[in-house]
Amino acid sequence: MNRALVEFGALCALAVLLVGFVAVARRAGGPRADGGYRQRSSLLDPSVLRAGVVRWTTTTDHRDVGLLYIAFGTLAALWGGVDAMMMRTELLTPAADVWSEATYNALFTTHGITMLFFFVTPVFFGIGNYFLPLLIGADDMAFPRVNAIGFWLLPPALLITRAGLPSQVAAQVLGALVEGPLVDFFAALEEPGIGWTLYTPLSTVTANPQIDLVLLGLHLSGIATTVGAINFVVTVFYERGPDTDWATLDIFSWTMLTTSGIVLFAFPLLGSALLMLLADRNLGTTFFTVGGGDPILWQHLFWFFGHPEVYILFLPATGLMSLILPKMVGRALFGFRYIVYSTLAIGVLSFGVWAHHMFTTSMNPRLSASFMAVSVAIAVPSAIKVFNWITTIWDGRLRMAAPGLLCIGSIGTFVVGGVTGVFLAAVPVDIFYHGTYYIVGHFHLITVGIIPMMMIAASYYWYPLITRRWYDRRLARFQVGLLVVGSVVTFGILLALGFQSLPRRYANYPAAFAPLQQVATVGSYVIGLSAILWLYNMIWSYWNGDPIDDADVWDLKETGQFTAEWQWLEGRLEREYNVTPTEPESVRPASTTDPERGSPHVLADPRGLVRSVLDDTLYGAIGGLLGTLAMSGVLFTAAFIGVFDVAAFAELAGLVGLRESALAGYLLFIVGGVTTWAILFRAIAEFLPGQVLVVSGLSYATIMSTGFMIAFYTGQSGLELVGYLGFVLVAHWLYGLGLAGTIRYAEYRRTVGE
Ligand code: HEM
Ligand SMILES: [Cu+2]
Repeated sequence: MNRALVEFGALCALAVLLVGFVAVARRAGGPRADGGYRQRSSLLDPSVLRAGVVRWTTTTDHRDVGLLYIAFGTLAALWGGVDAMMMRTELLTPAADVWSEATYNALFTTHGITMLFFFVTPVFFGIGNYFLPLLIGADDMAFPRVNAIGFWLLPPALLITRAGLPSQVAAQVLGALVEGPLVDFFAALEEPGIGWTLYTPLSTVTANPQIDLVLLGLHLSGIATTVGAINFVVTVFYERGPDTDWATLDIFSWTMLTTSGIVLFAFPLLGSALLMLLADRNLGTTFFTVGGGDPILWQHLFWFFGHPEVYILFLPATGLMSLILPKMVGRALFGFRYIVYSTLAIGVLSFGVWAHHMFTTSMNPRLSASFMAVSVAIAVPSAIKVFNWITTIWDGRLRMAAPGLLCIGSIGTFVVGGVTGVFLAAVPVDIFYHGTYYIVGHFHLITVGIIPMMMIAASYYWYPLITRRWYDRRLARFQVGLLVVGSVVTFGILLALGFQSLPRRYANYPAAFAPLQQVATVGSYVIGLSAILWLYNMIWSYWNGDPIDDADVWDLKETGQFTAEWQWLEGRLEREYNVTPTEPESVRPASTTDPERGSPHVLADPRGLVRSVLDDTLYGAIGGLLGTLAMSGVLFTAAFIGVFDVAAFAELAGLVGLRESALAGYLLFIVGGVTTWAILFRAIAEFLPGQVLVVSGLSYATIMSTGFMIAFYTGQSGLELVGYLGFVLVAHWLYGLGLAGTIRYAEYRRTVGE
């Protein structure tokens, strides 16, 4: 099929859909049946149109610029998303018969570039622009005009980078009518198929002039990003309000600051490397050529930028998580300081691991060993974040609202994405999985599992602040469900394909992989559908959502978390709309050191400690027994349908020196489930503030399940492997439920008896 026309058509369809949403939403938000009447000037009225255009192209207000960034990033995401869907469509069949191989190569190139450079960074800069000044009590960004320039460099950068598509469409449309140099001119620019990493020598020897435009476009986007980053750094340093100092700076601003710091060191490097490549292509220099220069030099330069870039994308998402999650569970962020330290540590370490992308370039083994060590080390600060998030959820009352569900979903996907990354840091594992779908599964669990999920969580969380209306909450929960399920299915399957060593970046593949590939494609369509539903919700609710009648839409006052941006909204509602601020009826502290409500005092009360440990042991053991039995049911079902091999129990028994029999192994497994895990869980729960909750049981069991998956793996592959992983997870959830539920019930019986 003709790629350019199909993609152009898809984009047009999206545009029509968008305009349709707006038209329907505006109409529905018009005169109401209750007799109220609202007059609305037509959008097409020239004076309205002119005023709108002037306002949005000349604004320097940080909130407007923020919205521009977000709108731009969303459009870029849709464009890159169309690439992704087309790529997945091509993979429905083993042969490259939907699109040609060259088209497939072009698709993964433009998809990667668009998502990384034009979707994630702009959207985070948009959220930063809108909220960072509100959070730190600044009037605006430090340099409002530079801020606007930083944004306005992006649209031309995107258009230059992706000029291949419009020029192909132009060539084909013109070519149908006339012939001549103009048609040839447009036809010469084609979307290049060199990957987002632009590896030399392919990128030096390919003649396509669009590659030069890509290099220039990326250079321009780098300038835009750097300009934006300078603004964030200066704003945080010099524009903080009187009540904000380094100790009270909120977590999101910390991550934006660190991200901007990384940008300042990483992007100039990318810029230089791009210019060197451009010079090699056009001016006869030989930096990266095989004779004279060194193609591998490109990889060093590129990844010295590229790995920090990964964290540029990821840190703001963690900032949003650390900001939103506490509000959704009604507890202060656990270990705030350590989250800040871990953010800073990541900022520094991220520059020291680039060569883990190059383990297969036959570098000196001593060198790869040291890069392996640092790469494993950088997992520590990320893990600290995850533990702090889980601890924050621990005693919380999780709100089943869309942002809360997204937080839980993205911690789950991020854990899988992160753990698979730690394995990759090990040289032998990387050599095996490098260039397979394992890589694609791993990084999408992060790029999709936490980045867009937290962006969407933020869009829901702050929707009332931006629009003074509620989004449609039922639709939002449905959309979140689709997104989480779609991501787990799609990228979980890519991991499974990688386990079977299917190489990535091929348009063709052996027919045996077709079923898995097809399920992954369906999963990606589910993600696409959820994106459209999100867009619909945002647009529809802007005109039709329930108006808010109070700034405390999330009941944050109740737990002492009514932060600066909401206070700003409250002031604004009061000043402009005469909305009187409300007080909550009862207040529960967001965190506490009160021993009645918090952790027991270990040294002050040793007898209490001993008693509680004995109780813990007892309850832990009872809960563990029940949990393990529940788990066994699922495991035996799995064994029965053939995705789990009971022989794994025998191996386990052999491992600890027992007779290699499945029964001995199973008994060992029960003993472990009753003692080690259950008591450990109970003990940890005791020292964390609060009570054992079902949520904590579930998250604890989810983390444990990774160990189980590895220990009991017996070489399954294909659908069997997917089944195995699924059953292990479900079995652990049952274990966690059984554990937490039993402990809670036992405690309840005791207190009733007393
Ligand atoms: C709708 C969700 C998405 C789907 C279905 C999807 C699918 C894919 C597929 C099939 C590939 C090609 C794998 C290969 O090399 O064979 C790919 C590559 C890639 N994707 Fe995505 N993707 C999605 C979202 C994202 C997002 C949100 C980002 C970035 C934040 C992203 C960044 C990348 C990058 C950097 C590559 C590597 C391109 C390369 O191979 O060089 N993707 N994606
Ligand atoms: Cu890396």
